[in-house]
Amino acid sequence: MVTGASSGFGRACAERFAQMGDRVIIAARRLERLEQLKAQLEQFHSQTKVHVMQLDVTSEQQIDQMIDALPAEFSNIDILINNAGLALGLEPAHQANLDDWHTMVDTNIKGLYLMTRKILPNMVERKVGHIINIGSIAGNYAYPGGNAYGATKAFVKQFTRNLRADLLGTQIRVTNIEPGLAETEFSVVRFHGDQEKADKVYDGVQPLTAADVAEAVFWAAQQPAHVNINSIELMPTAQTWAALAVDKVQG
Ligand code: NDP
Ligand code: 8X3
Repeated sequence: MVTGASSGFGRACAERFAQMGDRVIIAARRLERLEQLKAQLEQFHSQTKVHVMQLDVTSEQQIDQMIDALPAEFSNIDILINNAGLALGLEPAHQANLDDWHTMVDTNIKGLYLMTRKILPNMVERKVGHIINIGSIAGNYAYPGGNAYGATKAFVKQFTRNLRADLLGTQIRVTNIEPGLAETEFSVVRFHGDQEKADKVYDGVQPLTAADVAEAVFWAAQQPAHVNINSIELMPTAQTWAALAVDKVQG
């Protein structure tokens, strides 16, 4: 099951698993996109089957209803890719829009733990399962304007590790994927639909692609059952760290 499958990493992950003939549940809010994606995915492999789920991951009620109503052939979820998420704004904390912060917390934190809490008991019962969370380098390193977004991804990182601690002895695997700069609809969303501003983020840089990230997800999932990949941090070669900033007294 892939959340946020209507675009970017989520879509690429759905494609990667569909190529193998897997059964894939694709979830997101934009139904039309999911319907189109289902038709494409089912062309990839004769055994691929796709279940479309129009879902807002911030809604506990929707998650409960839709997971409980899954058709039998999709009801045992082996891999949950908690990918749905977003950044909103790049303003400094004292100027940031509080509604943006609420939306990021509701989606990136609450949506991720609601999905996990709903699906985990069935995995534990069957002693089969892999939760793959999409974190970010923003959860590892601070940057100006990263404020609440980076903090939500730091939650994802620590939640992943704490899940591992809880799941000792269950055979359930948990992985955090931590990508850097990747070109998807991420920046258009971050800048509230300003395509020009979003394009500038990737100007003159070769960023990661959604397929690069999906490959890391797929690789983690393909490891033998006794191997747990705790985390994978990947960046474009063209991205690295800068020096710490210091506010020097002038004059
Ligand atoms: P996109 O904007 O291309 O995709 C985001 C996906 O999340 C969409 O499919 C969107 O679908 C879905 N989504 C957003 N809110 C909700 C919601 N409330 N319920 C269900 N689905 C939702 O961005 P990316 O593919 O880049 O982002 C995917 C993940 O990767 C995010 O968690 C992001 O933080 C993370 N990330 C992105 C990086 C980047 O540079 N691109 C780098 C590191 C991490 P819909 O609108 O149809 O609901
Ligand atoms: C997305 C990567 O560096 O824009 O999580 O925060 S970054």
